[in-house]
Amino acid sequence: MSGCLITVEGIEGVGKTTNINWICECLARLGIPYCQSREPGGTPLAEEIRQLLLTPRDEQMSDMTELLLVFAARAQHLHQLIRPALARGEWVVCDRFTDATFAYQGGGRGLDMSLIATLESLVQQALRPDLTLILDIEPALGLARAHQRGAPDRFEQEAVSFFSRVRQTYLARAQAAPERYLIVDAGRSLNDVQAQISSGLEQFCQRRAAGAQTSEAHPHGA
Ligand code: Z5A
Repeated sequence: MSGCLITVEGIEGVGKTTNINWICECLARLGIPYCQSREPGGTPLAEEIRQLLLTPRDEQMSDMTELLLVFAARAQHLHQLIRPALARGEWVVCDRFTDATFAYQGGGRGLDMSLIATLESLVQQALRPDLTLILDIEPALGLARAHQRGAPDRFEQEAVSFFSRVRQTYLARAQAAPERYLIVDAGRSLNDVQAQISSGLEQFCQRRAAGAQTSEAHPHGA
């Protein structure tokens, strides 16, 4: 089967890293070739841009600078890692992607969603994730988990109301295109969260297998 892009989203401390590691272990057990990456970042240059974005500084970064840096990192990530991996038939499991831009820069910062959509088309052309898992949690609980990890980065210093807007934007996007999204209740125990993800991934694999069979039976879409 061809490669596919799976993205995992949510507010801080929701458990993305924990669950992405686990998803990758599942793919390895199934013998599916995959690579694991993250945004902003994923290549040496894009990781440098990540540092610019996350490091707290005296000079205030403008919202537009932040938006353009996010897309600059993404352009490099797509060029260097994502597109080549998909072309090799690998699954790319990515910690955040453009839904985060709509949620943080659009919902959180209040930038124009149509401007973000324009940049999305410019940088990605037609490429969109095949499946997006949204790990959903009450902001206060996510932030409490995140703050156990030490000094907050530039985003983690935002108020709870910022993360409430981010969360609402994620949920609204999922509601608008339910076929691409899986909402996972991440406030539950890790076992429960992983059971929800596992069943969602199983359904996704079944849909892909059925789609592949249909295109074999009707190669010209007849
Ligand atoms: N950003 C943006 O603004 N625009 C964009 O387009 C993109 C990104 C792509 C970096 O993201 C920042 O970039 C991000 C938005 C912005 N804001 N911040 N900060 P990041 O994904 O690298 O940073 P993060 O959100 O803080 O992710 P993280 O550090 O990797 O956290 P996490 O992956 O969500 O959580 P975790 O490390 O897996 O878990 C946190 C703790 O909770 C840990 O101790 C776990 O053991 C524990 N945990 C996990 N699951 C559970 C359950 N179910 N129960 C109890 N405890 C749990």
